[in-house]
Amino acid sequence: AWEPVTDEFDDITYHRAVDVPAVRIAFDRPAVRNAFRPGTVDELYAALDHARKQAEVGCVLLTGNGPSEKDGGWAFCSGGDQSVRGGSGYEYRDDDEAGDDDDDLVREARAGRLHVLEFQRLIRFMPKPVVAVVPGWAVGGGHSLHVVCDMTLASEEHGKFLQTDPDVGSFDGGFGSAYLAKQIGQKKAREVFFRGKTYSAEEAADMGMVNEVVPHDELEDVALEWADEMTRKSPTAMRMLKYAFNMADDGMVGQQVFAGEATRLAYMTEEAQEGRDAFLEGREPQFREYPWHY
Ligand code: 1HA
Repeated sequence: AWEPVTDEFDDITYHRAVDVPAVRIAFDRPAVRNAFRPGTVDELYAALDHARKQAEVGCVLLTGNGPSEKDGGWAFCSGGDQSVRGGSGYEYRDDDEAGDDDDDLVREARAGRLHVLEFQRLIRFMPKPVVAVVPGWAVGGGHSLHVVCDMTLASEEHGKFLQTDPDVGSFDGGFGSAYLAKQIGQKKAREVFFRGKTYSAEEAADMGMVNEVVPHDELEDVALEWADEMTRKSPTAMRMLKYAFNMADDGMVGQQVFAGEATRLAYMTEEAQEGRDAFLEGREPQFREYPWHY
C-alpha cells in the first residue's frame, strides 16, 4: 500500500510505502514510453533529493507507470523526449508544466538541458539503495538510469533493454557506458551500444545488468519485499557499503564521499569531541588519554 507524498508533480508520481520505510518514484508519461523532458528531470531530482533527506526513508524504488492507454505498452523509461530535443539539449516548451518557472532569467540560463546527468549523480551519491524496477522498456537515457541504480528488478514478460543512443546521435559516455562495462564486461557493453539489439529481461539478467526477473504482476510486490529487507539492515553499514562499492570506480570523488562518512563516524567518538571541547574552552586538548589502537 502506498500513499502520495505530494500531488504537485506533473510528469512523475511520488509515493511513500505505508508499512515499509521506502518510497516509490515513477515516470508518469506512459503515452511516450515514459520519455523524460526537462521538467520531468526537475521533478525526479526534487523527489529523489526529498527522499535522500528523510531520515525515516531507507530505500528508493524508481519505476515507470503504465500501461499506455494508447496501446497497452509498458515502460521504465525511453530516455530523452526527442520531440523537445533542440540544438544543444532538451528544451523546456510551453506545455512542459513540470518545468514551469516564471523566472525568465532562470529559464534562459537553463535552455538546452542534459541535466539527467545530475539526476544520475544523485542516484550514485545518495547514501541509500536505489532500485530500478523495470516494468517494460528501458531505452537510451532510460537504460542508463537503470545502469546507475544500485540494483535492477525486471518484469519477465515486458522488461526490455535497448541502447539507441548512437541511432539518435547521442551518447552517454559517462556512467551509462562506463559503469555498464563494469557490470557486464567491455565486449558486451560495446555490443549493447554498437549493435543496438533489444535484450529480454532474462538475457539482461544473464549478462549481469539485471539482478532478478519476476512475473509482471509480482513486480511491485517483490520490489517492496526488497525494500523491506534492505531497510531492516544497519543504516550506517548500508551507506558505508554503497560508498565502498562506488569508491574503487569513482576516483577522488569516491574517496571524498567515503571519507566524509568516516569523518562523521569519527565525530561520534569522545576523542574527537575532546578536540572540539578543548578549542571551545581555550585549553590544550588532552589526547594522551586516548589509546593508539593497533
Ligand atoms: O543519450 C542521452 C543522453 C546522453 C548524455 C547526456 C544526456 C542524455 C539525455 C538523454 C539521452 C537519450 O535518452 S538519447 C536516446 C533517446 N531515446 C530513444 O532513442 C528511444 C526512442 N524510442 C524508441 O526507440 C521506441 O519508441 C521504444 C523502443 C522505446 C518503444 O518502441 P515501441 O514499443 O514500438 O513503441 P513506439 O510506437 O515506438 O512508441 C510509442 C509512442 O511513444 C510513440 O508515439 P506515438 O506514435 O504513439 O505518438 C513514440 O514516438 C513515443 N516515444 C517513445 N520513445 C520516445 C517517444 N517520444 C519521444 N521521445 C522518446 N524517447
